Amino acid sequence: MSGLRLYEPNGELTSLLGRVDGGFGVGQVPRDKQPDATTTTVCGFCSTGCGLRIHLRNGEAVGLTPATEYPVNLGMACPKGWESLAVLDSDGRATSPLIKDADGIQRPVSWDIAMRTMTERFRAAQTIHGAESVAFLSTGQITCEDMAALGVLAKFSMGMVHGDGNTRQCMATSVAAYKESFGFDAPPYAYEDFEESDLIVLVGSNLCIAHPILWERVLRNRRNARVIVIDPRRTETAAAADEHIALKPKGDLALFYAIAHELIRNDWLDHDFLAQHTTDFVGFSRLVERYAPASVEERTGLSADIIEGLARTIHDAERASFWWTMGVNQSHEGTRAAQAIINIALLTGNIGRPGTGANSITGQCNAMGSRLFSNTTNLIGGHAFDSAAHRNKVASILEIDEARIQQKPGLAYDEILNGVRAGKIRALWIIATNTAHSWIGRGDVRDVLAKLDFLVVQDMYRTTETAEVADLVLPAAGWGEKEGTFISSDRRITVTKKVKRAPGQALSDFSIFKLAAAYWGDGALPAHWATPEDVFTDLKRLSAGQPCDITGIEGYRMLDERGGIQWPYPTDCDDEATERRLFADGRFYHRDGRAKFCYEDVRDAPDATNERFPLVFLTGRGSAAQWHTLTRTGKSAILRKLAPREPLLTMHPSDARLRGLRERDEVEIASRHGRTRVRLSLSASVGIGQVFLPMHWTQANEVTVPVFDPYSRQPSYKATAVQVKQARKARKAAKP
Ligand SMILES: Nc1nc2c(c(=O)[nH]1)N[C@H]1C(S)=C(S)[C@@H](COP(=O)(O)OP(=O)(O)OC[C@H]3O[C@@H](n4cnc5c(=O)[nH]c(N)nc54)[C@H](O)[C@@H]3O)O[C@H]1N2
Ligand SMILES: Nc1nc2c(c(=O)[nH]1)N[C@H]1C(S)=C(S)[C@@H](COP(=O)(O)OP(=O)(O)OC[C@H]3O[C@@H](n4cnc5c(=O)[nH]c(N)nc54)[C@H](O)[C@@H]3O)O[C@H]1N2
Ligand code: SF4
Ligand SMILES: [Mo]
Repeated sequence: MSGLRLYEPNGELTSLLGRVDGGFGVGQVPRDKQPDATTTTVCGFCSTGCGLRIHLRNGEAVGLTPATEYPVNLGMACPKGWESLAVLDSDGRATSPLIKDADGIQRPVSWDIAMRTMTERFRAAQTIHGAESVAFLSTGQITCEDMAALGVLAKFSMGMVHGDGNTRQCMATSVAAYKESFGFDAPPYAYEDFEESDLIVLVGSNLCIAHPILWERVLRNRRNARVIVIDPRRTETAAAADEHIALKPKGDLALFYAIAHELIRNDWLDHDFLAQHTTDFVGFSRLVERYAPASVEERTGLSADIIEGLARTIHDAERASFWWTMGVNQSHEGTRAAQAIINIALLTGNIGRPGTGANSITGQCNAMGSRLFSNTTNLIGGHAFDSAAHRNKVASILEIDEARIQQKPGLAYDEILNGVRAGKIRALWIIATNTAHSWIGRGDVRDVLAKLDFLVVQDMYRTTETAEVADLVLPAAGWGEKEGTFISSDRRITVTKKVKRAPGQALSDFSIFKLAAAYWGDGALPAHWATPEDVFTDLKRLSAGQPCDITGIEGYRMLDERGGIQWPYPTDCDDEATERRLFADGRFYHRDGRAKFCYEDVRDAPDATNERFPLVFLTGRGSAAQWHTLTRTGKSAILRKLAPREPLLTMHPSDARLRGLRERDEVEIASRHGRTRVRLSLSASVGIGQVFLPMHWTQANEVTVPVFDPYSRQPSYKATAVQVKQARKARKAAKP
């Protein structure tokens, strides 16, 4: 490590904290424990991006409250936000690098040994098996600067060809859909649109649980909006809505085509908008001729009356907004389903005006950052690997040799795992994602990871399912222990700050990448990237001339003072509104400035139900207090109290009766891929023929069957054919 100066040695808090305002007294807290200052930051769980005020004593966080002035959350936060600091001081944190010894036990080592080992093992794999034999899997939960450092280091210096992230599990479908429809991956909305709509249609989105503060924005609607939820389950959100459309799982594409059919048949169209701002309306209308409402009753489980009613409601609304999340994206035909929603907005001219839009809500705090800056599916900055002009631009800004930039994107997540399976990928670096829990069909994934010659896991905790099987664990600082930017769902770039010291020898991801670069060799990262803000300066330059141009943002201070700034914000931007939407001028990002109708016939879901597997197994978020694989939220006593203590499979009472099952029975769920055991909870919130298990528990992906959307390669986590039976009691041990 000699000669290398890490930007953020563990003992120091960052300069950003210099910008603090006065502290305030807290009633019961003794004077010597009271905060003496506060600073602002942004939540590190979901993509809503709530502003938080961090209360400091001697420069270190002692508590937090939601920021009242922040344009996103207006003083509110959900339980996860409130408990953000609590999950940092907890058991299971990785506090030093760990290397698995010959006996398979992970033992602490120095950073020097960890980095030497990683470098040697990656180099060895590449020497024997070629550059492609080392790959990485990253995340939407580290900062843009972290992602850029990893993407540049791994792909342009270490020679890795393949790298992907957990945003593949989450947002890949929206990316593919927007790119093809709009010409760029561009969610068009501002959160204000929730308040400005007459009609809010939520498709496959459980907003009350997954984005609670956005639901609060819905409640602030000024126009007495009608809220319609399209979800097979009667979710918390569906129950709170004006209307719940209990669609059959994966019926979305057929439903939206039938709605389009009705809109066209009745001539409920915005002809001016269609003529001036879209292409291929004719082709689309020809396709949807085949989707009369009566013809899709079987596929959607909805009567023609209901579908016709939906079309009329959309037509009657002056401002209709359509919002979708994982119920749409995680599907064998997710891209086309998302585009079918976009097409409805185009047909009716519901885009670019307040309260409208075809709006994909993001998941993780920085999923949007990974879409732009991770250098995985796109060349860094929303560029194209196969464009010589783009490669040239990136190379000159990063001051690297253009020949180091590959000419096509690497493999997707599932293809990387297949590469491991086939023995082509021998070493894998996993950063801030818990593959062994969250990947579809996880039983299989553990076998796949076991095939690797060398697995590196870089995580806050050493106890995740993935870290526990790693050959090398790199201890990372988490949210609140490092600084950088996130991009939230509404394209808002925000600053997150270091307000606590990371435990033990844990380092910020940025410092780990810098360290890895130093061990790899000279120039492995641009020399001028000393701090995250240096990286941000280059991200700005990379964005120049792109739809996501942010060259007008001066730096972190400006972002902090403004409460985040949405892209685009070019140098000459004169619009200082705190909430801005895209496409007000009807100009999209295709060369001809038009949005494109994209469509394709409906396909049957590959993992269909039959007599042996008669139930559709749905998965998703279980409560507002649980985050994904529970590595973080599981550490808070308060959050644990707010959620079920064990996995519960929800089943309709009549399906239970049919099987002689009762509440709390232990049941076995079996699919074509795997089987698992959980307890049963009976509720009519799921439809007959469907069951639901939250994804927070490892059991969910024991059963899911690997099925993917062909365009986005996003897994279809929400439609697995299963059977559920009473679990056979474990045989009692024979008496001696
Ligand atoms: N509390 C909490 N909040 C979170 C997260 C978390 O783990 N916990 N994770 C964050 C992340 S990364 C994401 S991506 C978002 C996800 O946010 P959401 O997508 O809202 O959450 P899910 O529960 O995965 O899925 C939403 C709904 O899709 C429905 N669904 C299933 N199949 C279909 C279908 O075929 N059609 C339709 N229309 N609906 C269907 C499910 O019943 C479910 O209610 O949440 C974010 N927010
Ligand atoms: N069955 C089913 N499976 C699903 C889904 C579903 O709906 N159903 N949803 C999918 C979706 S949308 C998503 S987004 C994925 C999420 O799946 P994962 O990404 O696997 O879930 P997390 O628990 O968020 O894992 C993040 C990991 O990063 C670590 N971490 C957090 N912050 C940092 C940091 O700053 N640095 C480092 N180095 N580590 C950090 C955490 O401790 C944790 O281990 O799950 C997918 N899987
Ligand atoms: S809604 Fe999302 S961003 Fe806001 S406090 Fe909750 S987890 Fe954090
Ligand atoms: Mo996600």
